[in-house]
Amino acid sequence: MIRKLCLSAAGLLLAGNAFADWTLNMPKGVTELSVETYGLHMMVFWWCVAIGFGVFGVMIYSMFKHRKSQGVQPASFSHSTTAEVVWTVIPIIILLVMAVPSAETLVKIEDSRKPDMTVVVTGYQWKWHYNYQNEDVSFFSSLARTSADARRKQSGIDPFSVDNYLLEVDRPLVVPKGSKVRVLLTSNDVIHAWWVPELSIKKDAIPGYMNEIWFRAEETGTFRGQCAELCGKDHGYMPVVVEVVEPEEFAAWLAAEQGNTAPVAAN
Ligand SMILES: [Cu+2]
Repeated sequence: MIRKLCLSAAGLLLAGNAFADWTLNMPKGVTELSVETYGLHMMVFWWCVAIGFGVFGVMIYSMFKHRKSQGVQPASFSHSTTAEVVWTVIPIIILLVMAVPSAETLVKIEDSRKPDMTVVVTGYQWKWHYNYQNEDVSFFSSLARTSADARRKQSGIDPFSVDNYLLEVDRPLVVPKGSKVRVLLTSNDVIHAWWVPELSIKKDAIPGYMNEIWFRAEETGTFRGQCAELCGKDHGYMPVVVEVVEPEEFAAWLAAEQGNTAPVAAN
């Protein structure tokens, strides 16, 4: 029996290597708020671990120490005021310890004042539209051709051979590093949700409403997410890609985009 257990444990460990890329936890992200959110999440996690150990520890100890074979007699009292006070006060203290830093972060998340730039993001079935406010730049961002082809039934394309399968778009949202980007979220048809885990953003895009969020990426890079609201049959095919670039690079990109749209406007 023990040999069998050891063998299966070894098997699991070996299989674990195949999932080296696998992470169960949320990402730490690249914004101040995503790091704070990650910290809160870990704090609550460790509180849960401590509470779990505490409660199960007392239960297991009591069951073992006061077992029948030791000749222990059941207690005859019906309730204990002391115990009731203790198990009311301790959870209240734990909740307060968690609530104070959470409230601080929530206040920061809601504070979208004085942004450096604003992008209006509109959800469509099944793509995103980005409009750089006051910059005369706007475009749709759809699932990349490579993923769109591979996802079709009997396409004959192995999805594993496609880079960032279902997480790539034809035109990502480009933003500069270090700028406070305000995102105004709405939708043209049904409820979508704009979700980029590493920017710590997940908010519904609702028709007729304007939701507001913001982020300030501290690192350059490509950050991926997806629509997180079941929005129709192609819900799984509307990824979000945000490219964070150096401010100079962004200025050049913006100028090029404005140049692109100028001839169209002239017509
Ligand atoms: Cu959607």
